[in-house]
Amino acid sequence: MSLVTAPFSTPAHEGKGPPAIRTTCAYCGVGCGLSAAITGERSVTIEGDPDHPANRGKLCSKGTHLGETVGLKGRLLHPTIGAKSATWDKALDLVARRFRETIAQHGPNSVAFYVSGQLLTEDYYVANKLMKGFIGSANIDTNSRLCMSSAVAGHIRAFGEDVVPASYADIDTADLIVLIGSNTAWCHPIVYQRIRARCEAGAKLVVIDPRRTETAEEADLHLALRPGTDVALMNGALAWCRDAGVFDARFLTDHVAAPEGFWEAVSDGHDLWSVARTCDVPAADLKRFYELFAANPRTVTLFSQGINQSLAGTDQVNAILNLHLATGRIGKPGAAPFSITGQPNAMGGREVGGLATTLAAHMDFAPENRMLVQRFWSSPPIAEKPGLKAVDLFRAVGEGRIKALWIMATNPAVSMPDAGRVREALAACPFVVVSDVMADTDTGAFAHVRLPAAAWGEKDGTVTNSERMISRQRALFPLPGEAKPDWWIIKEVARRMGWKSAFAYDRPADIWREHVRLANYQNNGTRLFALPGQGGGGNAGYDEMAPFRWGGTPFTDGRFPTPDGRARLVPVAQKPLAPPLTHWPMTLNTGRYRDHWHTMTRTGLAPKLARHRAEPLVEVHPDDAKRLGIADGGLARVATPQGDSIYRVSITTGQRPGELFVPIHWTDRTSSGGRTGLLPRPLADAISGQPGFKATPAVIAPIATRWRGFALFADEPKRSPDCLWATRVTVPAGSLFELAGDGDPAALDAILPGGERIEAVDAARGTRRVAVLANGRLIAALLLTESGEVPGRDWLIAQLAEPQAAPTLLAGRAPGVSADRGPIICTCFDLGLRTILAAIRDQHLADVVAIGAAIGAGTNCGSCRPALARLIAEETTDAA
Ligand SMILES: Nc1nc2c(c(=O)[nH]1)N[C@H]1C(S)=C(S)[C@@H](COP(=O)(O)OP(=O)(O)OC[C@H]3O[C@@H](n4cnc5c(=O)[nH]c(N)nc54)[C@H](O)[C@@H]3O)O[C@H]1N2
Ligand SMILES: Nc1nc2c(c(=O)[nH]1)N[C@H]1C(S)=C(S)[C@@H](COP(=O)(O)OP(=O)(O)OC[C@H]3O[C@@H](n4cnc5c(=O)[nH]c(N)nc54)[C@H](O)[C@@H]3O)O[C@H]1N2
Ligand code: SF4
Ligand SMILES: [Mo]
Repeated sequence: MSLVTAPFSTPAHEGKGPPAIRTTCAYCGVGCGLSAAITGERSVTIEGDPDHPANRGKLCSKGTHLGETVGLKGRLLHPTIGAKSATWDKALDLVARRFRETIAQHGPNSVAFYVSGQLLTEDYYVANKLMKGFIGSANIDTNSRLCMSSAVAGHIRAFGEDVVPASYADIDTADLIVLIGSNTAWCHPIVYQRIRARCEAGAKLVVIDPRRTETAEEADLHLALRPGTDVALMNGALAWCRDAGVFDARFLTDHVAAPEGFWEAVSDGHDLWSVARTCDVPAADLKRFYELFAANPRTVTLFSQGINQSLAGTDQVNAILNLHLATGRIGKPGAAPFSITGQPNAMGGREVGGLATTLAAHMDFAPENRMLVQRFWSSPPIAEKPGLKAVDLFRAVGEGRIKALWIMATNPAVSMPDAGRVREALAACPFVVVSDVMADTDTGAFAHVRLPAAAWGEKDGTVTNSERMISRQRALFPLPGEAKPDWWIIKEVARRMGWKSAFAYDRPADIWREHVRLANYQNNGTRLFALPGQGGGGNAGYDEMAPFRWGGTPFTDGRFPTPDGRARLVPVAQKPLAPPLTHWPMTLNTGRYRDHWHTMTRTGLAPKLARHRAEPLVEVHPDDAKRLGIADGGLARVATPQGDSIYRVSITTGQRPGELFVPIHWTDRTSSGGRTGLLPRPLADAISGQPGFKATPAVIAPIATRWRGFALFADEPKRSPDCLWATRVTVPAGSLFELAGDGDPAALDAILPGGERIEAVDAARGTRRVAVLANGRLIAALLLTESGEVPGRDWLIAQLAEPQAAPTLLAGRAPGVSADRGPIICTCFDLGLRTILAAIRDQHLADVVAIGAAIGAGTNCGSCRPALARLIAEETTDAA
């Protein structure tokens, strides 16, 4: 069926037509409020909710185009057992029976759940209660282990509880904003816009990231440090502040405990020159950062994966927290360390205790907590100790220690480190259940039972954003096919396992009220996570719940949830830098693109989002490229001891020499080579268990191919292209494959559908163009060349959408490459790089505002503004 898409630029829709529904964005931890107006059976227009405090009406490119992802294309709509559809009864009975039998035979620790920060709090609560309370094992871990477990561990070490002591409003009053290990402009765009607004009012922005990201481009200062040297950098700042006398002595005496020897260790070897050498940054830049830090009491330090996803992640977090504690920059407006979360409900998962290392409601496994929770749940003896963390959990699956595994709302065959090994483990596991919204995922391919989950827009519940704000997600559409919300699926299995009354939920509101009661249960203030006054008003109260932040402004009174009420300074030392390995001399960094989300199961449905980056690139510094004979636009193989993948090369000075960057988004479904998950090591931070995704020893080499080109399809191709390199994205009215290979290109004809064929061959250049028509309409095209140019993709993509295309153009003189707009920079106005550059040149546009006035770019969601600023800067330099 075709995807029903919604127009994105409707006028303010509320008050006109059907009533709009307030809900929360499906994607990132910023947690933007949306107003959704249903316009058809499966179509909706989306606008920012002007009343939601997290975004005040703004949305980024992903949120803006959510309407393009609500069609049913590719959805899993029926339970399956093996390859066959099954009834819910059969599927649920089987899952319950296999888990029961496995537990009876091998004990509770022989089963596991692997869940996700993309579950709603209510789903998460039920999954956690079933595993820890009733099955009696803590083998429930989550993809949040890969995402922010280092922040959790760091908070607990410093504060005694996993509390994020910050809010977005702190940004509005900060004088210095430090972004460390965060590509905020791409990954938390609405927070980034808030940061920009504050900078326009005079605040300074420092970005600490080995890459010159779009975030770094706009900063007052960018420290392109050597990867993994953040502890040295932060300890250096601590030493600097101590010498400069900017410590808050009063705060330190009254509210902070420092272990013996802490200060001596800070003084040792943290002079400017030593740190500059370790971090490989100019000492003058480092000094500027330290001076800025010392001079601005109102500092907010935001951090994410460049800090968390490291073998020293927890220490890196504590290095940041130490600095804020020592300078008293916590619990005050505009002064806070701020762990920004990735997934829409990473925080909600922490609140219910969805990590294997926490129990429930911010409690650990201390005997008194276990008794409390067991009493509250009226459960059999609950889990006695923490369960397996994600990397260990999949290792246990591989070693046969976990014999039944249920995966919900995550795609570990792609997103786990050493994903090749994870695939082997899944293939060997006796019983794998996968709950997902999509039929065809890399992980789903290993499932014995697949359960169709309700998607965003169909389910009801709550999520918690980075700043502890709880908001409702609300259903917009009826459940399609036989899809069911995750909470329902889990409680049905629990009931079939024999725990009927403990899982007698009829609606998410029932679960929410229980969650609220547990948060408040015998909580005399020792746990900051509490939800006083919540859960009232019956089901209507739940339906109408307005966004609210729990915990108010923590630590304003200088009291911390530790036994003595003081925060802890944690001694952390920079790990010695390992010399490059002989066979793996490069350092591989991995991360995100602006308009794709993780394994692309949803953003992959939105054509507008596909063209900002239409294929996975490996970013390489020019010196390395030259040394290794790697050409811009060519292909290169990146290998690590774990595996290898192929990428299109992008040569950029934004990359440090010796380092590579690749995106995480492509899968087996969307590529034949660009699967990044195969590459990272299955090693994790010893304290948090978070994998070190950002620095893997690697090697890169160019790949010679005989031909390259692309293919377009209106419908699914009969089979996937069988060639060295193929990557895929969705485009309006079809899909686009980028292709390259060294075999006989004629073999690719097999992927084309039947129909009338028009073919053009230019033997001199080794160029072949094949168009397939049905009733005069272009339904597929293949364009390959050995030495010539391929015509512009945009032009061809447009032909697919045209009912009466003139495909004979294909046989004749196809428009040249110049007709292509290049990668799409502004998704809202569909403007490509070349179009924007031309406008800048021809109309002498001098700033982002002028571009907006001339061609509209950047005036809707604003996600492309950093890119526009860079284009102007580049043009100005070129012209000069
Ligand atoms: N567009 C988009 N947005 C997203 C997501 C998405 O898939 N797409 N996913 C969401 C999720 S779940 C998450 S967790 C967040 C992640 O958001 P971010 O953490 O901002 O994203 P990443 O690209 O993973 O990595 C951030 C940066 O860390 C840098 N880095 C690498 N090594 C080091 C180091 O040693 N030190 C320092 N200081 N920096 C380093 C990288 O170069 C990279 O630019 O994004 C969320 N938002
Ligand atoms: N190399 C490398 N690897 C990484 C990272 C990195 O930076 N580098 N980052 C890590 C991080 S921070 C994260 S968060 C992970 C993300 O990795 P994943 O969690 O594996 O990525 P997603 O594609 O978001 O997977 C979500 C799955 O849940 C499905 N889904 C969506 N909504 C629902 C729902 O409501 N119910 C159910 N049952 N299913 C649903 C989607 O279709 C999809 O298949 O990747 C991690 N892996
Ligand atoms: S910043 Fe973008 S992706 Fe994140 S919640 Fe807001 S609209 Fe959604
Ligand atoms: Mo994440």
